[in-house]
Amino acid sequence: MMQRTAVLTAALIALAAPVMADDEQVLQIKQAFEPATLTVATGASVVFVNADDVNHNLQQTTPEGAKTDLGVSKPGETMTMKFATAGVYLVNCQIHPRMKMKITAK
Ligand SMILES: [Cu+2]
Repeated sequence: MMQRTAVLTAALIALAAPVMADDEQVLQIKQAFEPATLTVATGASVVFVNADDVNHNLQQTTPEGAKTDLGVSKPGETMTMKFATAGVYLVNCQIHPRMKMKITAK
């Protein structure tokens, strides 16, 4: 019983942790990323907001060329992408081939 309480307390503390107020935000709007380029601190997360009335996809290509697909984001949904190491990342939408942007982490 004591153990269970400890686990529950830890979970509540994790939930209460402040949301990073300095997360950058990118809009997916009119089938483009706004802004189209962005510089963030290495390790930062960027919140992508689908402000369009169509579905979008998010794919990240790291400076080393590794690709991660975050799946489909519906209108009004948000997705968070992390930029763990320094360098230039490509972010694109596989539904709309012209939708791409660069994010530099440093
Ligand atoms: Cu798209």
